Amino acid sequence: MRFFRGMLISGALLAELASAKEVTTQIPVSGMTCGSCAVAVRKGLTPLEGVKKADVSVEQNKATVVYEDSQVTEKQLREAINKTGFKAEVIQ
Ligand SMILES: [Cu+2]
Repeated sequence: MRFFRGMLISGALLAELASAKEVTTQIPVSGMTCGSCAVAVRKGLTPLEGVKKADVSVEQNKATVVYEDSQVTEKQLREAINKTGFKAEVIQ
């Protein structure tokens, strides 16, 4: 019985691990004009729970974000960017 219960628990854990995945997204950001704009956007993203990595490019007007999709949503990423004073565009 104990063995059986252990099997059930590890099965649930595995299912949880499988559903939590790391996602990379590119969010178009408008309004950035220089390197410090990009730094400001990056600083707005990195404190979010679940954000693993954020790279922001002024030249390409976009933020590339690696995040755990079980902890944070793309909408929350856009909201964090908007809070920095720049405009995150919805991904087409
Ligand atoms: Cu700037």
